Amino acid sequence: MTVIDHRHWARYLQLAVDERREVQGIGAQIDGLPLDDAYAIQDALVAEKMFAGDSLAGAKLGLTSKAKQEQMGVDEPAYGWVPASSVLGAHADVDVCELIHPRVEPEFVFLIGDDLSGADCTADQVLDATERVVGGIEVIDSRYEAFKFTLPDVIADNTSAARALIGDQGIAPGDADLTTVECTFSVDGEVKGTATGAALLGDPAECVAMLVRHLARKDRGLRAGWLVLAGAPLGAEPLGVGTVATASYSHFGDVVARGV
Ligand code: 0L1
Ligand code: MG
Repeated sequence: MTVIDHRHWARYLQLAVDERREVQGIGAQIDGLPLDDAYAIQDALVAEKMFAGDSLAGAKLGLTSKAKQEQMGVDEPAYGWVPASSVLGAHADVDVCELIHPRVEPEFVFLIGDDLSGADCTADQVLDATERVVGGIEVIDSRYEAFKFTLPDVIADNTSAARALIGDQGIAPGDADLTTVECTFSVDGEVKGTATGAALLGDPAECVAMLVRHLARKDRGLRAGWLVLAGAPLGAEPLGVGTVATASYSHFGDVVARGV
């Protein structure tokens, strides 16, 4: 049995971030990279960032909508982490020169008010522990060549996380049925799509519950004060210099990312 050196592959990915260059998928170099090893590489990658002085702002899910799964050719969700250094405001300039080949996508974002953990976590428990739900835009930047990867690859790469713009309006969880909250995503004034929260595997709160159940496998949980990106209801769009991407939410206001 091959022993996979998780720290080696974490450094491989962090170097790609630091040098702003694409690298070959790990799955192309290790046949059948197991999901547990992919998450162990992700842990080592996030530990590198924390060792370099970053901290955790929260966690994220990726690939929680059919739109995203079809766009990337992957058929299950993935879980990752949001470094504090990656968090931006609701209207933010994104320096694309710091990134490799960035894309933007709208996000439903949960602001967690109480610690939350448990292998049987439910959507209702997520709503009880949530202070507010706001809109967001995630900037994703796969470190892999041509933004192509397998599920283990993208997990190892901390689910392509790069930057996260977090809305400043939003609602308390009981104020609306999140499955009906609508998002329209436009790039340079052209509407790219409209979807509701139901696009996130039927219910954004259930997505967060899935994340909590996943974390429980390693005796982890969400902490009060963290944010959670529940996923993108629509596909991602390229972000270049001068691109203006706007996510307009029926209940959360607007979030705007401008590539500079
Ligand atoms: O947040 C996401 O949905 C990204 C997950 C990874 C897939 C991608 O890079 O599009
Ligand atoms: Mg995302």
